Amino acid sequence: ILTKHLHIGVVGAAFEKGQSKKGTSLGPKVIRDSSVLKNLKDLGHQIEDFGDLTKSNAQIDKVTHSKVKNWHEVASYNKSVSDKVFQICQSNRKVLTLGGDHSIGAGTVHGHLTAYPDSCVIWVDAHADINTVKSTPSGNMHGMPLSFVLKELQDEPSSPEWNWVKNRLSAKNLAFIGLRDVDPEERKIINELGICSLSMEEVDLMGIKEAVQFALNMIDPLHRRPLHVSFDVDALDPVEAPSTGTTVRGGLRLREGMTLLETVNTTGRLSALDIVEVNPAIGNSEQVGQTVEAARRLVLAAFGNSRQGNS
Ligand code: Z70
Ligand code: MN
Ligand code: MN
Ligand code: MN
Repeated sequence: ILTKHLHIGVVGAAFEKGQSKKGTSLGPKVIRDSSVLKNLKDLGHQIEDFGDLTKSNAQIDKVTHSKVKNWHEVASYNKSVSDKVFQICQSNRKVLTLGGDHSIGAGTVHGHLTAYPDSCVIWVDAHADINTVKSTPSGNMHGMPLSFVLKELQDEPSSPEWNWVKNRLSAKNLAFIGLRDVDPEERKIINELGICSLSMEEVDLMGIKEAVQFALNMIDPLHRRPLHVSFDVDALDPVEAPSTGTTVRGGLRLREGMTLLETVNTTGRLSALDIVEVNPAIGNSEQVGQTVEAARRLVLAAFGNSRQGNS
């Protein structure tokens, strides 16, 4: 398969306030250190690295917003993520965002959607990350990013911290792949909104390639929309990606993750990719190395690397 030469803008979302474990903000550094950007260049792509987004200068959250943790900081950092992703799209580049915890997915989806209002999202994750302020059991905002950008979940006026969110994703333009740890309230939301959900159960029954094609046909039946894949490495089985905050057994093999992204790459319409929740502070150095190598191979699969070898 001929790899199309792409212009790709890279941004590090070095953020960890969407959950309670230290280390996720080092994700962009360890993924860059894997030489993945050089590998992308060797595939023939032109890479522009915009560096890491600096910490938000929002007020440090001393009081909690209802039961949600780090409300102001997460909202403010996400605005900068959204602005940067939008800016990279405006420069006619694909976007590769290196997280960071998955709370930054609100910003990447919003920024990409602002540039491409008809874009669709495939959320690859063990978790659904769709809890609302009301439903969150933990108060961790990495379990909530989709609730801030989904059109159907904005029944109340948004709080001032999130009022920069102007463009919203329709539930019909979202698909999940890899779910296996979904809260009851999240399942209710997914069912009520009719969101395409291919949990590990469906992946096991259909096979990963058919699952991806099913998702693509659901969210983009005419095969013409820009695609955004937000890939939480905890979608992978813990044997593949042990260095992440919330491992759940029974996940995707790295091979399935690669097939997923190779299948998306084949559409020619992948426009934004997030790789999130790599946490080098979890596990020993071998486990960190394994997780980073998984992340590297996922990125390369998404941007046209062939396991047969590139000519
Ligand atoms: C749970 C919550 C979550 C990642 C855990 C867990 C969410 N649904 N997401 N780990 N990456 O707290 O909302
Ligand atoms: Mn060129
Ligand atoms: Mn996630
Ligand atoms: Mn997850």
